[in-house]
Formats: sequence, C-alpha cells, structure tokens
Amino acid sequence: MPLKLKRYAGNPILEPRGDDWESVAVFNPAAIYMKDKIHVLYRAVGEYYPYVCRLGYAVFDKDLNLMERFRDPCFVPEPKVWERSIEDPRLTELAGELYLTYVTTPTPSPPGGVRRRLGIPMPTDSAQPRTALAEVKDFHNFKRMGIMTPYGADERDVVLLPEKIGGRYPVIHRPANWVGHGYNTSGPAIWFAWMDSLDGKMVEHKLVMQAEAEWEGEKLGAGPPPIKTDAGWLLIYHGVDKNSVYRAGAALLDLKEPWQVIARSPQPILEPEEDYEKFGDVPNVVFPGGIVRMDDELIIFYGAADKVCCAAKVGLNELVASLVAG
Ligand code: BMA
Repeated sequence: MPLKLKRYAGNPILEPRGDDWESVAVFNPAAIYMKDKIHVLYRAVGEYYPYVCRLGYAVFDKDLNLMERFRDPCFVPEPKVWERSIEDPRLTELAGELYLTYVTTPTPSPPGGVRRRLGIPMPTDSAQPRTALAEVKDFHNFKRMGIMTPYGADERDVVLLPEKIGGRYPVIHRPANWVGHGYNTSGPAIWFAWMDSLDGKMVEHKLVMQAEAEWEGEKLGAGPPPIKTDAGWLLIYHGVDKNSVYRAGAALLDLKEPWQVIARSPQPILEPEEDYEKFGDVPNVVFPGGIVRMDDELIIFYGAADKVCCAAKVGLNELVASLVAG
C-alpha cells in the first residue's frame, strides 16, 4: 500500500471571505513555524476579471486552530515594478532571516474554466510569469529583492533551499518553456540553480527531475522548500497528468548535490478525492506550497481546486523510509 498523506479533519482551513480582495478564492498557501505559531501566507483573489492576486496572512496554532486572520492583504502588487498579480508564495527560513519567493506577472489571467463559464475571452497575449524574492520583515512588511529567474523563462514553483551549500544559495525552479532540443527534457521539468547572492540571478542550471509516471506526465514542479533529513533533501512536488489533474509526490535529493535524485515516489502521496479538491475554480487540484515540521510530524499545506486552503499530515520518518524502500 503506497504511503498517503492524511488530511486534516477540519479542511478546508481557509475559505474565501467578505466581498473584497479575498472574496473569490484563497489558495496555494505557504507556511512557516515560528515562535509556537504557524504563519500562513496565501494567494487571494477578489474578482474573476482581471484576476488580480494578493497575499493574505493567517496564523494557526500547532493543532491548526485559526488564531488570527488579517483583514487586509499583507503583500500586494507594485505597479512600479510591473507587478499586477502576486501568486503562489513559498517561505524559506535561511540563516535567521525569512524569505518569500512569489510568482509575479503584469498580465493576470483567470483560469480557462472560469473564462468559459463566464464568457471571458482568451487573452490575445500574456507575459511569461516570473518569480521574485522578498525578505519578510514581520509578515506585514516585505523588502523586495527583485526577479530571480532567467530572462525569457516561464517560471513558477521556485523555492530557495533553507541553507547555503559550499557558500552559495541553492534554488529549485521550473522553467516551463525550457523544453526540447538543448534542454534534455521533452516536458516542463524541475531544475536546480545556484545564486551567488540573493539579489542576483540564478546561474549554472541543472536538470533535476522530469516526468516519469503518468500522473506527472504533463509537468511537475516543486511544492514547499525541501526539508533536510539524514537521507537527503525531502522535496514534496506536484505532478500534472494529461487531464490536468494535479497530484502531490515526494522525492529525496542528494544533500550536497541536490540535482541528484536519490528516490522518488512512484505513486502520488495525495490526489484529489474530497469535494473541496474536485470542485472549485480549477477542478481536481491539490497544490502543496507549505510545510511545517513538528518533531517527527510534517504538516503539508496545499491549495485545493484553486479555491480553498487545506492541510494534511504524515510522519517524516515514515515518508522517508517509504521513499528509500520504494
Ligand atoms: C498552475 C499555477 C497554480 C495553480 C495550478 C492549477 O499552473 O497557476 O497557481 O494552482 O496551475 O490551476
């Protein structure tokens, strides 16, 4: 029996609220555990067109009881740097500082299903999504450090690893258009790169993982930043099949050379089964983006159907053992 994540009984943990910036959808949460609390940043939408996304901020206790959810968005697009939407946050603690990677675009765009339902025409042109880095001062104040991803790359699913390796910053990314001749992959894949400084660009790109199984056959991308274990970096990722179903898998990457894959889950560890994962603005999506470690337990935070935020648990040792064994 392949290992599966166990859903939190109180799912969804966050749903759309009010009639303003977070009234349509709240999804794809990032999470970090600090000072006895779980801090969650989530992607929020307040209108289907043009589908501008902002980040909201909520605080949970260790048992996933909601302690506080802030009335206003905590991080909003800055038009001066061509941001009109802020999407899919990931949080990494590194050397005592907290960093946010986020997808940004000057051309926000509602999902295809929403367009068809509401009669919104397809865009005639749209910019490539890029990923930027910010330092998180206190979840209400952020210092932008600029775009991290290479020019021309279509980038989501970019995560900073939580420690330097050999004096450099390791990054995992997913340039969706780096496909075909010269890239050694026939579909969007997970890549590795270094950054010499956090306000610089990624360099020395290396292919990490391309699709193997049918459930990840169309594309795959990193979830939350990897967790360090004795057996390697534990990476939770998403895979998309030809019917656009998003599932979650896990892999172990070499500690010193994280572009070397030690093991990966042949089967998904989470897939859309509950109504809140099957029905929403984009059906059949589980999209992990946050992870918190409590001793031997991992809590994984994920977006469901591009509509709500959810959580699921698994034993860390149990998950690593299943990857090593499988
Ligand atoms: C991806 C991203 C995610 C989203 C997913 C499912 O390409 O846009 O933010 O959750 O598609 O729609």
